[in-house]
Amino acid sequence: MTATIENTGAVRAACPQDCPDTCAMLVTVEDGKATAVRGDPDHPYTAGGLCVKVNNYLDRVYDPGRVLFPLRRTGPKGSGRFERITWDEAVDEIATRFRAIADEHGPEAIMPVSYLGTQGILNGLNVGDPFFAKLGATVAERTYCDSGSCTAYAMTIGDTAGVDPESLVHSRFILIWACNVMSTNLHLWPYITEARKRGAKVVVVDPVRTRTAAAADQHIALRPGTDGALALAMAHVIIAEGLTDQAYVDNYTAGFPEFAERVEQYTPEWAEGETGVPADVIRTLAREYAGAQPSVIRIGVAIERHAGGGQTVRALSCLPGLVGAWRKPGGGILQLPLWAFPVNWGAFMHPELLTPGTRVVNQYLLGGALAGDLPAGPPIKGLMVYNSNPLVTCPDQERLVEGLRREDLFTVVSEQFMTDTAEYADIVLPATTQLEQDDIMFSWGHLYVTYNHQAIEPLGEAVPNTEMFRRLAARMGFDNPLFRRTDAEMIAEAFDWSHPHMEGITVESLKEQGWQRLNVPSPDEYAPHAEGGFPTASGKVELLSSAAAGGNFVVPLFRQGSNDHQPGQPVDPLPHYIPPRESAAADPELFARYPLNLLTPKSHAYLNSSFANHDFHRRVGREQAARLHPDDAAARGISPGDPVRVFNDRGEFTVVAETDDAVPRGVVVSSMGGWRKHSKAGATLAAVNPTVFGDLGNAPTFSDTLVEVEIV
Ligand SMILES: Nc1nc2c(c(=O)[nH]1)N[C@H]1C(S)=C(S)[C@@H](COP(=O)(O)OP(=O)(O)OC[C@H]3O[C@@H](n4cnc5c(=O)[nH]c(N)nc54)[C@H](O)[C@@H]3O)O[C@H]1N2
Ligand SMILES: Nc1nc2c(c(=O)[nH]1)N[C@H]1C(S)=C(S)[C@@H](COP(=O)(O)OP(=O)(O)OC[C@H]3O[C@@H](n4cnc5c(=O)[nH]c(N)nc54)[C@H](O)[C@@H]3O)O[C@H]1N2
Ligand code: SF4
Ligand SMILES: [Mo]
Repeated sequence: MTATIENTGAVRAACPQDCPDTCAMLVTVEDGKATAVRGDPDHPYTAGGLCVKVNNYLDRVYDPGRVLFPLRRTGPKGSGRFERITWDEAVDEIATRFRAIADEHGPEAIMPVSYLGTQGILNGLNVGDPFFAKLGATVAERTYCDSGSCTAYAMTIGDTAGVDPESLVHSRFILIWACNVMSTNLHLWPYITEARKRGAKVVVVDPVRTRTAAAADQHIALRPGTDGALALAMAHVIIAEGLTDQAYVDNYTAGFPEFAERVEQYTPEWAEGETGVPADVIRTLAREYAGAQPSVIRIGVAIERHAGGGQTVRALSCLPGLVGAWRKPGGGILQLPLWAFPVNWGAFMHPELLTPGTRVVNQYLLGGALAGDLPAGPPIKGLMVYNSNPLVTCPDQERLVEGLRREDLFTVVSEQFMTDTAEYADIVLPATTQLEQDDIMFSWGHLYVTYNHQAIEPLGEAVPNTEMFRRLAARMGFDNPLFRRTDAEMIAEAFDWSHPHMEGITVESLKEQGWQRLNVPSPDEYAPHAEGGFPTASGKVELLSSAAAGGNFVVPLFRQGSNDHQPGQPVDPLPHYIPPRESAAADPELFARYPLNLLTPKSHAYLNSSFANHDFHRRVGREQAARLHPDDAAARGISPGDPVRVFNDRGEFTVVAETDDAVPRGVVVSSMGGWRKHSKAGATLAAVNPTVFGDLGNAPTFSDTLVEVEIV
């Protein structure tokens, strides 16, 4: 625990949350206790500010509700009754039970469930992968977030970082598409404000007038899930009206003639029928987007959450190539610049430990899996959850609860708090917070590597995830030395340090400085595709995708290093429109019963379901609610403040009604993240979301959800 900055007593840290901003934090420590947390004023992106979620992170660290010791269940599952046990007892019991399950049913009867409670390279996404691969457990496919978008993006322009967010100051036209920047990507907003000062126009495409849409120059409120129609109609106008940058198209795109022929059918008049956006508005949008160069499209993760999300991202990734937006800094598409970081994923996943052919189950299907709805192989008898709260973040909540109640299921949960999921555990293991551990961070929202120094001793007997898996591996008798790697050894393996982007960056320099920009051109000069050079098979923007022949795949990052379980369905190599699955047009009978489209965006005050247990955050985030247009509320006799039941054939949840004309007619908005134990009737919106995947990358389809709302 070195690393206090001279004369200040502050420790350089990094926000661990699953958020694109990865803020650089400074932690003040006095007598071994953290007394203040603030944003690093010198970090270009964080610029001294954190956010409403993390400003009072110390209240989370020192919350009396922290799980600080290993616990064993004493009451019925879900009762929340536990007794304290020692780490030795906990690890013994887990090893004994896992071994017994593997002996009786085969190791695939054990399944891990994890996601991004922390984003650290050490303690985050892949921390348990080698352990479960060695065990031979069912491979958990993790496509919660951006897997459909990434697949589509990579199919079209390759795994490029795209536009540097800091270059947005140079953009002349900023098209924010399905992204509520002011809540979910807060630190991007100052760059957008600066661009506007310099004359840029900002347009937001979102069914709802969010705080971001309200702050923009123009808000285009389309019907949920119809984005593909709007994007393809933009391409139609750009080509039909000769607004392409033809030299860029000729030199740096592949398949233009086929693409042009394909989009002929997607006229603005046709798109108006799908999206509800007037054809004239679509024409003007396309003209302004093409004409104001450099233009940029910032896509949110929410873009993928419907049946045709993948093809929508395909179409959107084609647009910058058509208009030559890539020629200048601030032009192109911004998705996840994480691809610029040469993270040494292999050193954390260790895919070579997997037994080829091991069963893969997508975590979204956990409710079904626990009910026995599985591909071949044994029933799930052992479950280990870490870095995740699936009872809130997975669909099919009712079946999931039933599954977790099964007496013959042995469940381990590693947590900082007694979450809805942890309450169903047989054994709960205490996890450290970011202040109690070392880690090293990439970012999916900017181009800086950040080091997180441990600031304080772990509270109670909490341990980092790395240490938990060291202890479990030792007790399981896994003798491969990789299971004994120290955190320092893992940090040394975190990146491919010889990659050109890491030039001038070492573990030592990061420890000293806290954060460093990747060795890439400055935001004023960052235009990696000014002359093509896309990391696709052809090196071009693949309007006609050569990767599509390989089928509907999931990029390796989203599964546990294994690529031999792909669905492999061939995909149309040209972008096309796939309408929402649950809509008036697609399913009139369903629509007659459930005429409202539920959207479940991120909460302003929570980070997924994290922080929803703190009173302060719940005061800011308010009660779990359903927001409707006043006309839709009136038609149902609903007044603001009424308790309402939101339901469909899959399930129901009860919340308080709010009316708001920012929500269009026919849509109901309920922010995700609230816990079941704080809900009115023991269920949250995850009870009504579908378990059907979108068209690419096994992405979830949360926005493709029809419901009805009635007063309770
Ligand atoms: N405050 C806060 N910040 C967060 C998070 C959080 O929980 N809270 N979570 C983090 C994570 S994990 C992620 S993935 C990102 C997500 O970041 P975003 O993608 O910005 O998050 P969302 O709020 O889910 O969705 C953004 C907007 O998409 C709209 N939307 C929904 N469906 C559609 C559609 O079909 N078409 C269009 N055009 N718009 C649609 C919603 O109305 C919403 O306003 O945020 C990260 N940052
Ligand atoms: N309806 C609906 N559902 C959604 C979404 C949506 O928009 N709508 N969004 C989806 C998306 S984009 C995402 S990313 C997922 C997020 O899903 P999850 O990753 O499950 O997110 P959280 O609910 O925040 O759960 C993370 C848990 O990890 C714990 N944790 C934090 N740090 C540590 C640690 O160091 N060790 C251990 N062991 N635990 C730790 C936290 O306390 C928290 O309970 O949700 C998805 N679910
Ligand atoms: S949650 Fe996001 S915006 Fe808030 S401090 Fe962490 S990285 Fe920054
Ligand atoms: Mo996410």
